[in-house]
Parts: sequence; C-alpha cells; structure tokens
Amino acid sequence: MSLLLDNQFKELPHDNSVDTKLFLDAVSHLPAFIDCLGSKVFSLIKSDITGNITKIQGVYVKDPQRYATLQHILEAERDDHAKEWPKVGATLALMWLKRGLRFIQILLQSIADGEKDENNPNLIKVNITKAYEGALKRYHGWLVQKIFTGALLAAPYRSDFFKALSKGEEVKEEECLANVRHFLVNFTATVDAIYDMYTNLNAELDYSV
Ligand code: 0SG
Repeated sequence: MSLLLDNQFKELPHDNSVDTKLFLDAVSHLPAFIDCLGSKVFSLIKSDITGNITKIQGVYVKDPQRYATLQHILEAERDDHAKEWPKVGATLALMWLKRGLRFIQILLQSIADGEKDENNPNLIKVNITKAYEGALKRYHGWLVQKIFTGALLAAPYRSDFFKALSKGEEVKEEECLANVRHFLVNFTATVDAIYDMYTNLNAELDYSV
C-alpha cells in the first residue's frame, strides 16, 4: 500500500472545520516521506516542516479542548497575542506548513493529471516547478529561490518517486496513480479549508524570506 494512503487525511465535516488532532496525526508522517526521496538535500525542507508541526503540536497539547480545531487555535492566539498576531505561534507555523502542503498537492495533482516533459518522461522537474511556482516562489527571496534550484537538481526520477510513494515496492504506475488520486481527495479539501480559514480570518501574510 502507498505511504500516502497509509496516512490518509480524514474527510472534513460539513462545516469544513479541521480537527487539530486528526490533522497532526496525518501530517506527522510527511517528514518520513521526505526521507524516502533519497537525497540529503531535502533535509532542510524536512527540518522546516518538522519545526512547523512541532510548534502546532506544542500549542495543541497545552489544552486539547481549547485548541480542538485549527480555527480554534488561530482565534485563541489572536485573542492572546493581539499585537503580534498573525506572525506568532502556531498561526505562523501553520501559515508556512500549509504552503508546503499546497506544494505537495499541486505536485501530486500535476503528476496525476499526466503532465510531463515529453522529451524527458522519467523526470518530474516540470511538476515540481509548477508546484513551486504555485505555492512557494512568491514567498521566497533570491537566496531561497537558489536553494530551490539546487534542490531541483536532486529531484528523484519519476519511477523512483513512485517507488518511494509505494514504500520501496515496485508497483505498477497506474496503481500508484490511482492511489495518488484517492489520497488527493481529502488532502486537497483539507488544504483548501486551511487556505480559506486564513483568508476569512485575515491571517495571511505575504512577506518573503
Ligand atoms: C520532490 C522533491 C521536491 C523538492 C522541491 C523543493 C522545494 C522547496 C525548496 C525550498 C527550500 C526551502 C527551505 C526552507 C525555507 C524556509 O525559510 C521557509 C520559511 O520558513 C518559515 O520561516 C518557518 O517554517 C517558520 O517556522 S515556525 O514554525 O517557527 O513558524 C518561521 O521560522 C518563518 C519565519 O518567520 S518570521 O521570522 O519571518 O516571522 N519555509 C518554506 O518556504 C516552506 C518550504 C516547504 C517546502 C515543502 C516541500 C515539500 C516537499 C515534499 C515532496 C513531496
């Protein structure tokens, strides 16, 4: 079974609220997935994402009832840190984490849609570049954009990426793509809900690092 599908995001309730515990359970597997991509170049990304998750977890465990949904966290931090908010605490960590999640979503969707460089069909650089431009580039200054260019050189081959998604097993491409499409249903809904929440609460910032 696919690494992603073992750790499916749950279907959202009708009000699109995101349960903090279920969300943390689902994202906690992403760092291990990044390890499967093979190159040490990705350790910077892994540690950034791990830091975001640890920060959100740290807030949640202080009072699981108060922080039962991601929206509860943002609203509580807005009340508690009126001056600094939204550039503070789990609100800031989730703001960045959701961009990484959007990156993964666009990347997987592009692969699932069959977008390819016809001259190099076993590369996924075209999909990674699309995801970067859609989710992250505008938040990165030239130095971090250079890091992206370096990371692109270490991008796995399409076949190795599918192997990583399948926990090292040789799985037929069509089966793997079916798993990806299945994973994307709840994952996309969750990422969209988090983006909508940042818009509705006026919590989005667009500075670059
Ligand atoms: C298939 C392979 C694909 C590889 C493609 C790589 C694409 C990304 C390359 C870019 C590398 C980015 C490395 C890290 C950059 C970070 O500087 C930024 C900003 O980080 C935030 O800065 C922190 O995350 C915040 O941490 S917090 O939890 O404490 O709140 C905070 O420190 C903030 C600064 O805040 S301030 O002081 O200004 O108030 N991070 C990103 O851009 C996110 C990068 C996510 C990449 C996701 C890639 C997923 C790959 C999965 C592959 C399937």
